[in-house]
Amino acid sequence: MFTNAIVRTPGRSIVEGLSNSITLGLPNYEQAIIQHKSYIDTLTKCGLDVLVLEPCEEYPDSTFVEDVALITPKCAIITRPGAPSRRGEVHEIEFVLKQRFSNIDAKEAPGPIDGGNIMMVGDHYYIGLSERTNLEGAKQIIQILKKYGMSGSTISLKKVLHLKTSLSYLEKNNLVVSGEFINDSSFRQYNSIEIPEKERYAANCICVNGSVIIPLGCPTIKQRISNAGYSVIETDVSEFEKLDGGLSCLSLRY
Ligand code: CIR
Repeated sequence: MFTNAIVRTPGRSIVEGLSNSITLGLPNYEQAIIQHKSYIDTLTKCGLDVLVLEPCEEYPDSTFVEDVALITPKCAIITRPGAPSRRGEVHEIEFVLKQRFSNIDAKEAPGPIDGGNIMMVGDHYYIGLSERTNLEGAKQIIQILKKYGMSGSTISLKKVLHLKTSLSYLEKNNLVVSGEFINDSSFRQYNSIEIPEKERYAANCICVNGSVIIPLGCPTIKQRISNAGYSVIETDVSEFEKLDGGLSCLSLRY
């Protein structure tokens, strides 16, 4: 069960955020604020107490709080984002986490790692190696996890920005899988819920206390997740998609 979430309100500078998308255009600030509020409402409805941090204009991508920390049931770890423009975001989140957690570790330089590349499955953490996360970064996180009796393993990404762009663990051994991970033997022990290519954005979804939150407008996956026994809640995060961000990226849940 999760009881809390931390989110950061987007700043006006969100229009300068990093993006690989050439077709979706720039996010609209006013619309992003509306969608962010509705995202907070959804988390609240799922039973979470949501801490809403002030916008941080200096860092256009700082609303994607998932990338700067990993919160586990035993400790919080400050990461080291792979994008140089995002490195300073860690100081902003460290300040907040220090007030809430007694076990805080921090990833030391060098070796980047983005939280979006870390997927929790019980006490085990899968870490995607990509442009934003290298082996050295992953090894350091695994060392910290081991200190607390947890484990980690790495998996190389071919195309996607982050591991959780294409995979989401929904508890009860159910794994949402898309693109390069469909039929990947590393995940054969899980029940796969496959995402069709045209709904691939929904591969980044979050399971919160038995409900699964998915992006608006993905009917096939809505049906498949519902068939797996979950109550499904849709929320529109299209402004964040324009910056390659999904549902998980917008919060730290614990
Ligand atoms: C970035 O490129 O860093 C942001 N524009 C998007 C980050 C999305 N985060 C995530 O998938 N965990």
